[in-house]
Amino acid sequence: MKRTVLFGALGLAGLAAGAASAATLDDVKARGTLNCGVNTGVAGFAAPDASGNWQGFDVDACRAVAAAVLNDPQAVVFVPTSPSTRFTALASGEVDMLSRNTTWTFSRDTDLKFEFVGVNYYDGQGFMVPKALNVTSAKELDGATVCIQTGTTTELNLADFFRTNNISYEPVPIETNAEALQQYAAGACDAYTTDASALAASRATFETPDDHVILPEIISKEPLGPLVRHGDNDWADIVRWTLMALIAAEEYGVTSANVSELSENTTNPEVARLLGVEDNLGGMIGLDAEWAKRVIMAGGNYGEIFARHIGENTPIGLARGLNAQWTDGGLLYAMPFR
Ligand SMILES: N[C@@H](CCC(=O)N[C@@H](CS)C(=O)NCC(=O)O)C(=O)O
Repeated sequence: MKRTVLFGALGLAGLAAGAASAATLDDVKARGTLNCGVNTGVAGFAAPDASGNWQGFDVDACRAVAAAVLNDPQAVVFVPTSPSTRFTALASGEVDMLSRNTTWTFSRDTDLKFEFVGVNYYDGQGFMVPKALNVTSAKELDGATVCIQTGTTTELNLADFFRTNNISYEPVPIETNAEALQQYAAGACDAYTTDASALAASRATFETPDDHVILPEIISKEPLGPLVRHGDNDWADIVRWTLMALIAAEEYGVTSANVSELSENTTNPEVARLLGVEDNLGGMIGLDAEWAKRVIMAGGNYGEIFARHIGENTPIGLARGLNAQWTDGGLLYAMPFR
C-alpha cells in the first residue's frame, strides 16, 4: 500500500513540473471560463441541484475566483474529481484549481508540488455507524468492516488509529462518496469514516438521519482548502487573496447586501482598500480595483456562504467551531489588506 502511494506521488510530481510554467491567469482569461475541480458529489459542499447547477460551499469558492478574474461568477466549468483522480486533474492542467475537501499535508505540498493557498475549513476525521450497532466509541470497532475511500488521508489515519489502539478492522475500499454511502446503506460496512463535515453532510441526505450516529472521536487534523499547482505564484496569489477577501469581508461586516453601499461610504480604511476605494490592490495581482467587491457580491462573505450551505440552519447543521473568526475564538484569520 505504502509503495503504491509513493510511486503515485512520484508520477504526479513529474506531471506537475511539466505544467508548472503556464500563466494560468492568461489561460483562464483567454478561455473565458475557470476550470474548477470539485468532488463528485457531497451535499452542501459540491453537488448539482435538480436543474444541474452546481451548489455548495466549495462551489462558491470557485465562483468567487471567477467573479474576481472574469467578472462573472457563473463562468465556471465544474470538473468532478474523485479522491484518486483529483491530483492528476490539477497536475495535468485539466483544472486551474481544486476546491474540494482536500487536506493540506506535507507530501501533497512538497512531493506532489501543489500550493495550498489557505484553509477554508478546519476539519478532522470521524466515524459514522448505524445506531442499531449500539457502539458509542470508535475504540469499540474492533473487527469492524469500515468503508474507506482510496487515495485519501482518511485511509492512512484509519490505519494509524487502529494500530495505535491495538484493534483490527477490515477495509472496504471504495472510490466515491456515493459508492461509500450505497455500501454503508447496504450493510457492506459497519462504519463509514471520512472528514466529519462530509459525514454530517452525508447523514443529512439519509431518509432517517437519526438512525445513524457520528461517534465522538476525531482522530486527525484535516485542514481543507483550495490548491493550485506549484510554479505559478501569480495565480496562487489570486486564489489565495480571493479566499482572504471572503474571510476579511466577514470580519469587517461586509456582506452581499451592503457591499455596494460600503463601497460608496465606508469610513473603515481596511474596508476601503478591500473594496478598491482606496489604493488599488487589485492592480498588484493583475486584476482591477473592484475585484474583491465582485467576490463578495457573487455569493456573500465567508460567513454567508457557510450559513447558506452547511451552517446550523441547514439540514447539515454544522457549527462554526474552529471555523469561527479569530475574533470569536476560532481559527479564521485573514491577512491584512494593505
Ligand atoms: N480530506 C481527505 C478526504 C477527502 C475526500 O476526498 N473525501 C471523500 C469522502 S467525502 C470525498 O470527498 N469524496 C468526494 C467524492 O467522492 O466525490 C483528503 O484530502 O484525502
